[in-house]
Amino acid sequence: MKIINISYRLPLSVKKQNTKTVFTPSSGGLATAVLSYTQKSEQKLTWVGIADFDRNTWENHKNEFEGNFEIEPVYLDRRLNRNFYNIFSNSVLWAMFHYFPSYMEYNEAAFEAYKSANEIVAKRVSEIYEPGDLIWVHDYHFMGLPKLLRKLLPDAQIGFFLHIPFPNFEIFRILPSKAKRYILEGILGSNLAGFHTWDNVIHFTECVEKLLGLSHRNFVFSQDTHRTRIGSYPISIDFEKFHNAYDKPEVAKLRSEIRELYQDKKIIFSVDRLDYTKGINNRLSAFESFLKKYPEWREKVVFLLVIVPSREEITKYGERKSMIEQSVGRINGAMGNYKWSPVVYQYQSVEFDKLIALYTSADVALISPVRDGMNLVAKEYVASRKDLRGVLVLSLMTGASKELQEAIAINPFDKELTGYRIAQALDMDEKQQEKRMRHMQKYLAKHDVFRWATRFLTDTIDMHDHDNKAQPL
Ligand code: ADQ
Repeated sequence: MKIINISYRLPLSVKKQNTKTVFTPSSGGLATAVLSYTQKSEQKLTWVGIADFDRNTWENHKNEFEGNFEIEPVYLDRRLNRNFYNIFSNSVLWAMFHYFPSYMEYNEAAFEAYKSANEIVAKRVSEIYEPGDLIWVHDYHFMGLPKLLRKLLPDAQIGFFLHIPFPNFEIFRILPSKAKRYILEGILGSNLAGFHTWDNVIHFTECVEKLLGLSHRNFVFSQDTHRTRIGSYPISIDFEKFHNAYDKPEVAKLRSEIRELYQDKKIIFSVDRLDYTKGINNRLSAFESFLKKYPEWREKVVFLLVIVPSREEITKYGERKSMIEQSVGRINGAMGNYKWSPVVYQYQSVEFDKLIALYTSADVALISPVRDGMNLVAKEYVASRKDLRGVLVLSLMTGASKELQEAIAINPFDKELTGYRIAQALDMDEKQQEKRMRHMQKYLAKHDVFRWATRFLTDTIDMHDHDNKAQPL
């Protein structure tokens, strides 16, 4: 028995060392969660995903892979992958599900490619599947997969988890009918479909009711072959890892360097992938509004804005980058002087120790997505503040804001009020900071990523077992 985990990206990185190619396991949040569950439950794991390397490279080097799990790369033709990933997944579904329907670039060929890619992956999974295996499908790239797998493997235990928001009916209905049906029926192939929040659960069930004419009882849809439970499973982080990183000597060294560099200033910090959903421009406008309204803060505050490159081949992302760079230039040009740049901007990824040093140096973390399924940065910031200092300013449009109730909440579209909230955060006394951090850390220590994976997979198994033991549907 094993877990078959399916996500678009494989949890490995390919590095060239001199002339050698080395595959090493990468430790993102999802990999940490799935691996910790398989270790604790003593189950084997096979990870299926789309290869971003060629078949020969993998075949020649796979024996040197040091992860204690199996990797099953799926190779897609370049054109098919472009239509499936860049266009249908990222320019249609991502835009639509984050409430940017005007950014949607739908075309039939892209939808056909999405279906083909889901079919290719389903076939690969059915080849490696053995009775008793537990299949976990991740995210918007593979919403057709649960139904395809149910057809190929009627008795399989299948869980599906969506990492991005599920939009409300009025937005979802904009998709062409066949795409809507494909997505809803696809997800309903699973025994358990999980979302970050109850809002997403309600949106999904409402779309199923209105568009497929099915009704649910206590968020369970009954079908001929099986039943599907719909539930809320807010993803989280490895709390201990972020909390304990505070004391690492490398982190402490980097932190004192940052603190020394800005010793007479308060630090506002943010870090995101470059994405129009993250509200980076709204954030800069709010910061600008804050500096105009509270001139006494000029030269006493610096905004460290870190952005990690992402999806650069998609037009909307390139445009966004230019807009952000223009805003940074405008603010620094108009408000800064030869001694002070209000915004310090970095367009590159940062390593873990540096990230923790930045989190733990920042007086305020300013997190302002205009729409975000969860937002792990908010949870990471809170977890890393072992010193119980710092203030989290968090957009109400994130899943995380439902859990992190002691954050200062903002509507990222209201730049005046956000400017005021920034001032409020900078002025917060230490006792208040400590109180809020303590509450949020207590919550995150309990609701960590291991609990998330365990709850999700246990519920998938329970749902499947219950159906198989239960009376006729
Ligand atoms: P993302 O949109 O990628 O994830 P998020 O949840 O914030 O967003 O996770 C980003 C991760 O990347 C964090 O772990 C963060 O530390 C890291 N990161 C961000 N910027 C970085 C940088 N410049 N350098 C290095 N690391 C950086 C999607 C959904 C989210 C959902 C997650 C998990 O969009 O809503 O929370 O999946 O389900």
